[in-house]
This record gives sequence, C-alpha cells and structure tokens, in this order.
Amino acid sequence: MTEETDSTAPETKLTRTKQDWAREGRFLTGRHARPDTERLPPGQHLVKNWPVLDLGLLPDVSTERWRLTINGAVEEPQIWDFAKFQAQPQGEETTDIHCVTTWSRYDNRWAGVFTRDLIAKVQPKRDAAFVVLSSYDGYTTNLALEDFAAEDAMLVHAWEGRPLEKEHGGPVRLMVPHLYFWKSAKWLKGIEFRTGDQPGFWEVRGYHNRGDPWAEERYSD
Ligand SMILES: Nc1nc2c(c(=O)[nH]1)N[C@H]1C(S)=C(S)[C@@H](COP(=O)(O)O)O[C@H]1N2
Ligand SMILES: [Mo]
Repeated sequence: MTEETDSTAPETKLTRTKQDWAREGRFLTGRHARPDTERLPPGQHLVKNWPVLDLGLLPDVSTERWRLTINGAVEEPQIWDFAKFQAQPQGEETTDIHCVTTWSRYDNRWAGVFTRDLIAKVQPKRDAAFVVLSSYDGYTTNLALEDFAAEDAMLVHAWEGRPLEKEHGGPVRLMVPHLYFWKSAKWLKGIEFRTGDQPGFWEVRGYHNRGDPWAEERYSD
C-alpha cells in the first residue's frame, strides 16, 4: 500500500473498516444506470438527515484563520483568505449528494464559488489535467480537471442559507455532485493543478480513482 500522499492523515478504525469494504467489494450491485434516467444511483438509498463522515479529526479552522492556496500548473496562483474568497463571483446551486457508503441526499442548496470561475481566474497551463485537493485534517483527494471543472461543481461556504457547519467542512469545502462524495474535500486548504495524476487518501486505499456513482465506481479492481 502506498501512502506517499497522506503522511499527516491518521488511520482510524473506520478507515480500516472502509478499506476492508473496498477489498471485499461491499455494496456493489453490478448494475449501471444513467443519471438522466435514474436519479438515484445503483445501490444507494435516500436519507433525509445529512450524515457526517470523515477521518474523525475536526480541524479547528475559523474563517479568520482559513486560507486557500491555489497553485501548481497555473498562470495566476492565489492565496485567498475568507474575505478574498467572498469577493469572488458567487453562485447558488441545488444538487444531490451520493456517499460511497450508500446514502444519498437530494436537493441540497449551496452557495459559493463555481470551480469554473476559479479556473478562469487562475488560468491553468495548457498541460494541466488533474487537481489534488488537500484539507486541514490532512485529507487529500484527486480529480481529473474535467471533473473538477463540471458545470455544477463549487467551493461552498453555505448550505440551506446558513454558513456551512464545521462538521460538514466549514468554512469552505468542495462540492462535486456527479462523483461520490469522498471527492468533495471538507475544510479545503489547497488546490494543486497538476500535469500528472496523484491518488489521494481513499484512492490509495482501494477506492476508485474517478468515483462515478451511476457506473458504481466505488472501488478500484
Ligand atoms: N477533509 C476531508 N474531507 C472529506 C472527508 C474527510 O475525511 N476529510 N471525507 C470524505 C467522505 S468519505 C465523505 S462521504 C464526505 C462526507 O461529507 P459530510 O460529512 O459533510 O457528509 O466528505 C468527504 N470529504
Ligand atoms: Mo464517504
């Protein structure tokens, strides 16, 4: 098992359990569906509440201390404090979320900055093809730039008209609704644009590199 990307993230009992599930192929139905015909992806069930799932550390990042570094293969690297983040073009979106542990939650109303606006600002270099997100709890996750740039993907600071709760990644988290929710890093600290891919915390522990819920890309083979 390679662990070069997450030296600061801890191994907990839940981490080990989820890693076992990945090895066993837990929850796999073997069914494929299309997002335009089936709103609920295969093997998922709906929840009304919003579960909290993370490594079990709750980093204490106030809006005063929060900084977001955007760097790597970009023309205009940024370091944003919360005021600078709030000064970016703001948008709203209502999306469904799908966790690999099989819960889905419909109609979450978010406010924040669309990744496409962030991308326009930093101007990725021509050969940038991936991003790696890093978080204040030591978590990391990777996405193809194309997935990160999805039309409805955002850096969110509010949910249902209220500031995003700390348990759910406040002050600012990623929200990429077309992929399993482990790609949506909470307590976002860094976005590195890269020419090469670099699997993150779950991706090196047996989770799929992309994580499309409708194709049931839960685990790597
Ligand atoms: N920083 C960080 N982000 C994270 C995680 C984490 O452990 N740390 N867990 C991921 C997983 S596995 C899921 S399912 C979602 C859960 O988000 P929620 O707790 O707001 O439901 O956050 C994702 N983002
Ligand atoms: Mo998850």
